[in-house]
Amino acid sequence: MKLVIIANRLPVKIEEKNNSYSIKRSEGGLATGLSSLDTSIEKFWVGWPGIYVDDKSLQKRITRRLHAMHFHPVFLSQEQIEKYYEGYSNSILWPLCHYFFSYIEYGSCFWEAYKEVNTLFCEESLPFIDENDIVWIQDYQLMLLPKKIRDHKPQANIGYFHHIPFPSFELFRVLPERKELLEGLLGADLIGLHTHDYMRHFISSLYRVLDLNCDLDEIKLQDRTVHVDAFPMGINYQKYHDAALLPAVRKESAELKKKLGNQTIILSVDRLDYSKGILNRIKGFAQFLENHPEYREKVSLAMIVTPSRDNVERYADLKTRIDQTIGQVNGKYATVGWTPIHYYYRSFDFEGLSAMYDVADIALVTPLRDGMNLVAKEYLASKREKPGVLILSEMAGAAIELTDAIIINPMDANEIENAILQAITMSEHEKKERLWRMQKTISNQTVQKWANDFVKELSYIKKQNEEIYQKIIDKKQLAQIKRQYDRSSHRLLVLDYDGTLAPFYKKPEEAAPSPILLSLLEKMAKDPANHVVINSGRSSEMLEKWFGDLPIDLSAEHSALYKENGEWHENFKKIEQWDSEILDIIQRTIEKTPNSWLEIKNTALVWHYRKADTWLANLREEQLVRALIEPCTRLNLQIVPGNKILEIKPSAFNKGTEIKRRMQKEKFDFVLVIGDDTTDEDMFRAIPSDGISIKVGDFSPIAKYRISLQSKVIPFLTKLIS
Ligand code: GDG
Repeated sequence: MKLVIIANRLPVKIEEKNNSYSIKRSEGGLATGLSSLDTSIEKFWVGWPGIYVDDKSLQKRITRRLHAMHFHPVFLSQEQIEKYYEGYSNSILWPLCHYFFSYIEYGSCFWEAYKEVNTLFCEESLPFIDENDIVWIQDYQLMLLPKKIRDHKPQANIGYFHHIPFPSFELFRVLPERKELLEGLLGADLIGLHTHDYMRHFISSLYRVLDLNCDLDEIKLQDRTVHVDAFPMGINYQKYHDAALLPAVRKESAELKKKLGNQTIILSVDRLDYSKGILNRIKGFAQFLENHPEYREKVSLAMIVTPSRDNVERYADLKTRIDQTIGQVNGKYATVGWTPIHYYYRSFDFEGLSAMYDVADIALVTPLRDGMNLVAKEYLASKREKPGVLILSEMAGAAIELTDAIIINPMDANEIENAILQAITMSEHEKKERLWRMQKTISNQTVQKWANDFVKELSYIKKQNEEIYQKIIDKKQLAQIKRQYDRSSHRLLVLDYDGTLAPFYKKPEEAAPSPILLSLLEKMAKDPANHVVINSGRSSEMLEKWFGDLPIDLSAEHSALYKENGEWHENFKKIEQWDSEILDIIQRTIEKTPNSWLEIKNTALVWHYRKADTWLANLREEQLVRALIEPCTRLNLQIVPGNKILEIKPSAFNKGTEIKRRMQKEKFDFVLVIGDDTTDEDMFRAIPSDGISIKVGDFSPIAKYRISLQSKVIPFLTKLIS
């Protein structure tokens, strides 16, 4: 088994010099996390190598060298880089997920390029994915990839991690491609996000866009279960904690201290990005200098801004504005021996960055939105004897864990000003206490743990899904069931109707049986060895209307009534008068839930909500159940949730009652029941241990077998009786 990581970028740095290429590993957080996984797991990466290579023979040479490192490059054309990466990924998905809705720029063919590159990643990855491998896809550039891989490898074990925020549905809905993106993600078995807030937003988009229900953290698809969970990413704690002990870092930090003298140093480190709140930070700092002149010449802000995405216009504009604003602040407050803002628009090496973390008294992290923000954690981890104070935006995912930071809203310059003052004047004791508590948290929730937790969860889901797959009737199992069928001479065949023999429709009366189904039932019934029963929650009138002419038996309203040898009988008397309190409660629910309605059957009340808004209906269902518990318990009635319905019926009978009655009367040598709903589980329980129970749709621990889709039921029965 190996772990195949598919990310937009490979963890390498390739540089060209006189037509020869140097390849170096670049150890980002992700690579570190993965390297700490069980060493017996072989790792293989697929990703863009980060440079444009035109020449095919050169591509081959680079590929060979990368394969030796267990990396496979996906080469992109200039146009793909422009439209997929800078275009759809960074000019649409990035601003949208960071709530910069007005920054979205739709370019021609961005979406086409995004789809094309996701397909390319799929084609390039497939040859490296073996049956038992774990596939872990990273981030928003590859949201369509899980489904693409699933389409080719239905049994694959696929995870996806979203490194940036997942926005609220109200924002996500503006994307014309929202449906395809969500369907793409649902190809995964496990979808990970940094925080439970993003998880909540993601789940609500599934409800609203795809009309899918999430059962706690599970989404039951027709043929699979997808899990969603929060995995807050951490850092390589020990690496940052020990950095200050490295001779190179000690040297640099000593030099820095000498240059900066006795000043209080506030540090910020980010990629150039509008989501990082760089301008808000400068504004807050400038306001601090304005309102606290006593700290001028005593406090400086050191800003490291790493160049990023400079081909995207928005980023080039931001750079200009940052340059100008820093110029204004320095112009206004600088003195001969003091510069308020030290601005470094370049990337530092690890030692240089660590030295900065070491000398900084305060870290000022002010993103307007940030999936997690690792800089905040790295700064805290780097601190040893001399404590540091973290000022952290509440909009960063990290704020959920780092509650001992001074938490600010970056939109409010007053809060930044006050936080700086609070940090400068904080007692050493308090600084140490806060730092110690946060170090405890981040030294536990490391990137190693993050990667381990994710892969462990994915492997666990694989086992669970395998169990689910094992129950699916394949050719071998069909042949086995058929052998039993052919050998028997007195058979009971009990079939549920809605969701089993017919698909669901918005209006229940539209679900009339198809001619193919009617002819199949007729064929089944023609065999004198067969007793065919349709066992449904529907009313006897409806069943009679649809199947009255066929030589089969019927069971209506969950066994309350049954038709045998052409005659209807009652297992349970019709309820003439329903309790008025119950009717009132349901009526109030209907008034507050547009497109829901009440069906009154002989022995049951059914609240239907298939046409109602899913989120609202779920809320109302919960409220309805709560309100009904007391009167239903008093009247010995059962509340049974079904597929987009809630049924209230006497608890004296269920769908298993009719099966038990028949089996007491006659001895059968072959019993088969098929159903899709939770109410059908009573049928599965009622049959003998050598009987055959088949669950349609999602997994049931009680049924022996499973047919994943309703559309496969008629073909199955046809083969069985052929
Ligand atoms: C995305 C999400 C999420 C920066 N400048 C230098 C340098 N860096 C390193 C930092 C840190 C990393 O880059 C930045 O990570 P962040 O988490 O702060 O932000 P993004 O790059 O936007 O990352 C983010 C992350 O994915 C992980 O899921 O936390 O929310 O946006 O490690 O140290 N490193 C060096 N020199 C620099 O000049 N050596």
